Amino acid sequence: MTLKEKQDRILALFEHLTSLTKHQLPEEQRDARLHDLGHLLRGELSSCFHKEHLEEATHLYEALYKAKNFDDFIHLCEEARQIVNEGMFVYAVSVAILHRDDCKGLAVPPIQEIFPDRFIPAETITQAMKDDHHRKEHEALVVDMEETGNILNPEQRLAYFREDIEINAHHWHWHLVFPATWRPEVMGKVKDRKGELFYYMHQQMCARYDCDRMSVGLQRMIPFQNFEETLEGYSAHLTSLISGLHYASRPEGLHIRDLNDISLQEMERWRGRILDAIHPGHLHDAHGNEVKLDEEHGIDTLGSLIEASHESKNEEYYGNLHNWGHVMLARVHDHDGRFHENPGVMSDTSTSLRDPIFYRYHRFIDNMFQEYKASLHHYTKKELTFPEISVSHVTVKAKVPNIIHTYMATDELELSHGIHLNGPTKVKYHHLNHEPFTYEIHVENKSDSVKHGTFRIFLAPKYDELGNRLILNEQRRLFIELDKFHHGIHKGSNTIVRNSTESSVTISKVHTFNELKAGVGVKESNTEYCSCGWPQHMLVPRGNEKGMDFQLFVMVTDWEDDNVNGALSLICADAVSYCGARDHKYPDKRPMGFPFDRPIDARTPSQFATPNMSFTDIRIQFVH
Ligand code: CUO
Repeated sequence: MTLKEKQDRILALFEHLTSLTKHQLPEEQRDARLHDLGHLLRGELSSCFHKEHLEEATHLYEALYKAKNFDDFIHLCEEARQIVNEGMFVYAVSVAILHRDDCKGLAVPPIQEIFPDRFIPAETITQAMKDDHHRKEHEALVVDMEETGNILNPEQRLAYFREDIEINAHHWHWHLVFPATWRPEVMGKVKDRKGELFYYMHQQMCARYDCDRMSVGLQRMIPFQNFEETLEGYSAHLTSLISGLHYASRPEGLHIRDLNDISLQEMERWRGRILDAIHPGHLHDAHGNEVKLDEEHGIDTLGSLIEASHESKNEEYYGNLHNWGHVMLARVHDHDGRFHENPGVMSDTSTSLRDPIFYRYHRFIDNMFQEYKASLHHYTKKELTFPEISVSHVTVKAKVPNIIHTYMATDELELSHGIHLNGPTKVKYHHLNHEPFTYEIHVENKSDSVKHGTFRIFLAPKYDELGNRLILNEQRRLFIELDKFHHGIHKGSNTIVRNSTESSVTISKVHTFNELKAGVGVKESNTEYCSCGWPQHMLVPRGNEKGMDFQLFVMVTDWEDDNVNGALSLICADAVSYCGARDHKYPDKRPMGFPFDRPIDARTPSQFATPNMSFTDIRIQFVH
């Protein structure tokens, strides 16, 4: 079978899932490997955070992963399509495709086209369906995306961020690449530093959100503090087509209540126990042994413990704090299920970024990681220095040097692969974008030989909400990674030029359903891992109309010390900083987020900086 034929078989699995009926293939007609499936019924919203849902999904993706060959795999998928819940089906089949060796080079179609109802407001989808009834033959429809709120709600100013289709798709894909239930003993592959990446990727999403909050004149988020607090309201304006019910709204003033599966008390107890492990620097595993939270693995161990993932050293005792938090927050409006309501957007990885509580909750989680980081020694000058290498200056080259312009751009999303419609139907929507730019980095090498540098580029606002200069230790929580790359440094002066589109946090291309059908992207090798990555159009914060002050941080460290895989060309390591590299170790030995992952004593950049670093003032200006 050619790659193109394989891709077509896969695309067919994902088309029109919103129209499946409740009828399930009877148990006696199923392949024996799919017997214990179908517990979560069609039409329910599946959750990658809910324990039971995840267990069933894991059962399926493991069965699919173990299928003998590609034909057997497709046969199982086709049967599973007639049995399992729609969302769970997409999750499990996608995880299998992303990891099976015979699926290398094949793409999972974009989640926003499989389930457009998770991304596009209900009003807009209803409009498209109405227009479809009146469609003239061969007419292609285009509908405009509705706004989901108005300025009475100040948080609406961030709608462009929270509702960005591709950041939500990124989050969905991240959790496909790093399933909480991943069992290396079954799947045969270890996910290197998975717990640490859980901490880092989510820390970065929160930092990015705060940069954008400050861009639109809002203050940084107030972290979620405790399980008793009163919550802000939120309305998603999404209706799930598989159920016909909307994703629940959360009227203002509610607070979390016990669920049938989990109580608030348990959450409090787990949190207390995790903090009790962080403070003395060790936890107790399931056999009662002490596990040290050491400098090298501590953050990874803690990430798995808090998420919690299969790698948790002791889930019995430390629980499943983060995942259940998502479920609880998604069910505040119907905690015991008496109204048989849908959960809210927090229950799913492809929708949760839409809700302001997502960031506040993840900052609360991040604060626990920060407690641990604060227990480590602060970086010494020696750890930060790269002897004989200095960065003399850095310029951001764009139309105007050191000013990056941002603006709103228009794009379209095709609905007809996810929803049964009589012809092509596009939703026209807006998203933030920025002009392309390059970094021009001037580096001196005073040694007699070629050196290899890891270039680390970060960005953060320079001033706080009141216009006061941020002290570095506060600013460090806002530093977002823009790029990280390896480059040789010759003896003497070097000018290194790097394009914004090459970023190690962003995904270079997402192929649409139609492109994949036409065979575009199929021949490129190993496109599959590339489904994970921050969208390029969201690389930098919005900035403001006046031009908002940011500091661009560039640091060069010794690649000979940092690198893990040697000069191997990694497969689909497109967004390696946030998504890792398929089948390889995380390619950078340093802690993720280095050097901003630990508290900083120095108050200002000049007190902190060693010669191999530079802080450059730049501005980001939003143009209408
Ligand atoms: Cu990705 Cu909480 O883990 O959203």
